[in-house]
Amino acid sequence: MVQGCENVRPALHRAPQVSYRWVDPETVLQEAGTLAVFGFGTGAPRSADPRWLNVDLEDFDAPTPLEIWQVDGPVTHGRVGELQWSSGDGWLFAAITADENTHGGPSATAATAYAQLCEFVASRRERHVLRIWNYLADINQGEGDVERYKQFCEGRAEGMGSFFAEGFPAATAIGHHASAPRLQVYLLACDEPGGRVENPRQVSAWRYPRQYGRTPPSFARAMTLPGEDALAISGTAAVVGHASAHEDDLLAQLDETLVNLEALLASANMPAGFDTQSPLKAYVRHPTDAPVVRDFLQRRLPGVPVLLLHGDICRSELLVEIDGWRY
Ligand code: 3EB
Repeated sequence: MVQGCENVRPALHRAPQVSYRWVDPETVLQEAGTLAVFGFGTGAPRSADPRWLNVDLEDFDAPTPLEIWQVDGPVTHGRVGELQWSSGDGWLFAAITADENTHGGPSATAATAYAQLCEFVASRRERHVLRIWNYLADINQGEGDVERYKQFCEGRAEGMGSFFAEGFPAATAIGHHASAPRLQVYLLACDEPGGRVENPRQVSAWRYPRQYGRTPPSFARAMTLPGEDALAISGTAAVVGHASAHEDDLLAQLDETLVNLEALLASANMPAGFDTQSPLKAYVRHPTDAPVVRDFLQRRLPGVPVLLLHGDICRSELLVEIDGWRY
């Protein structure tokens, strides 16, 4: 018998540990292995550390925790122009916060943000981008092909150029309500490639038909991390085939979203279900829906850490979207 390849394969980096914790930023930033720390909303603390990011989304629950990414071993960090980054144990965090007032609209701003991020990642050993988050203002403003989300998709594709010719990373794109029209893009990359995962219940986003815009969205539904010890799950909503399901029905959209999340786990050959180790985020369009979403998730995903954030989903008929991690 030939031995399994597992026995000769070099050890791959352990997945970054993602957690929500009620701590102060300077304490976590001093801990060994802290790759990135996120604060949410206007009430969040500030820090000048390049590993710190203030996300322009408000948490519905108080007090708001920090999101913390930790890796094994020492972390280095820096800034290049508008870009902030950190790296350690083969992992790379990079982020750009770009003001549309200086870059000119959602398309131009996305193009420059993605061009800068891709140029930076291309210069690094950690050049395999596994996961990207995008937060932009007024995502559903404008009609048809000029809706701001669709303009963002065009600029994103332009800025990426051929960087993701082998396939797109997993992603989230959500609308924020901050006063400044800033685009925030941040990513996790690795020096080893991940495994792209699609959802058999959904048309792949890059194959969406023309009715959803001139440039289809550039993302994979999920990404298995190189060590196959975690799944990074893209923003997941009540989309079946390419169509939005259950317009104006929050509970039906939540049910459908959970079916899609389970389909992704099955597609990635992972056991069903989420647990206390698998932090999720739920983006909720209408603040009045937040208690319903909270109750639903406590009932259906008991013990799972969920950050409940005020965010607009990129199709105006969608009321809720969930992303996160499955370890
Ligand atoms: C969807 O399924 C919902 O443009 O990066 C989800 C995840 C969605 C990522 C993106 C959009 C994006 O089409 C929208």
